[in-house]
Amino acid sequence: MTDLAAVKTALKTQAVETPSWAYGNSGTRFKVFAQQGVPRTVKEKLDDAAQVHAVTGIAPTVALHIPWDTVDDYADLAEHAEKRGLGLGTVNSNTFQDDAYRLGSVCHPDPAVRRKAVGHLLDCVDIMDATGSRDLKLWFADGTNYPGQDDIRARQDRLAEALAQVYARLGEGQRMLLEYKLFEPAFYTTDVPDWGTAYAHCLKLGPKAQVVVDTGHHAPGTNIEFIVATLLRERKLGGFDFNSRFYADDDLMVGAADPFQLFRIMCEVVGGGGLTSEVAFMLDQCHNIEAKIPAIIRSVMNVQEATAKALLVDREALAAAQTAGDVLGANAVLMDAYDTDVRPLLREVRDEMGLDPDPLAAYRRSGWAERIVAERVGGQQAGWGA
Ligand code: PSV
Ligand code: MN
Repeated sequence: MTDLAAVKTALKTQAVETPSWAYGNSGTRFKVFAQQGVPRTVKEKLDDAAQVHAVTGIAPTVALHIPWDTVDDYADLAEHAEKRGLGLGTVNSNTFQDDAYRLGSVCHPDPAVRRKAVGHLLDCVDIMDATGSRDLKLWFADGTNYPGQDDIRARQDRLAEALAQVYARLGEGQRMLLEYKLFEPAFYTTDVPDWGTAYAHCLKLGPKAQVVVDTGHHAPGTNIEFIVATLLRERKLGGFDFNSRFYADDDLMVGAADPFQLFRIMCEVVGGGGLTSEVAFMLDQCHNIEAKIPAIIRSVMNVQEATAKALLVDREALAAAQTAGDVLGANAVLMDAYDTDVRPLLREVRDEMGLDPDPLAAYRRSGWAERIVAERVGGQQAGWGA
């Protein structure tokens, strides 16, 4: 039997971090479609994020991306966020949009380029000090396109050296989250292609180094929940970049492509004791053709629904069936939870939180969408690289 009161408490305290870049324009390498009312400044991105938190109640922080969200005064930015009931979250580094990084950043063969990249990562920690952010998220576009282009092992040595420098700079309570990605933009080797490589580096670095799982960064068919279970077991799961994919790193709304996979992932999170603030639940998405704010609200709700279903798994019945070797029985326990319509439960939870039971309807009614289209005219819209 599941304890419904405990399920509700867990759902009310859940936190999903939204990414600043999801509020700006994005696209593919073919076209970036501009949308009306898109933020022109970091503060306007926060204003939009506040709408998501206002209607969902569980999106209290926003991830920043440096230099896209560089400002002169981070204390002022933090204050702007705070006034809207938000906090500034994970700082994402960017060592992939400078001409110097053509052959990589921290793994580049030229020590001067490596120094430049490490300098940027250290600057990101300075920003964390100013914003009060706990986590630095590191994703490296480093890799090679052709066999023989560079020495695979030497690149790992350079990576380890750079990571150690950044690790040494982390303050009390700060962490670095190392993100892996199978391929792209490098097509032959990627320097952090998988969780094993990320884990090996994090293990050597120490407890402040944790692995982040971006759900779009695996080969098709990869059993992501197994990775989650393993990392949790090793106490090395620092967080998630949630999104969904059909083909590559599609960055579509989490739970849109495969809600069952998201449920399986959340089952491992719940079962492994990972539904705590030690694991950062972040979105990493781009809304190229759909309206951005409603898409982010929908994404937060998708994570919430998967979490609710995972919390509803009758763990005692599951363990009993597993111990008895009852294959179909164990599977049925899991499927019962997955097949539960949790929408009424979530409406109740929102009602108890003083929220509208229907976040998307509440957003539509707020008039925010019309307001930003009317008010945000002129200036340069935020987007990739801005
Ligand atoms: C890389 O594909 C990634 O997933 C990293 O998390 C980046 O920080 C993010 O996308 C935005 O480019
Ligand atoms: Mn990511």
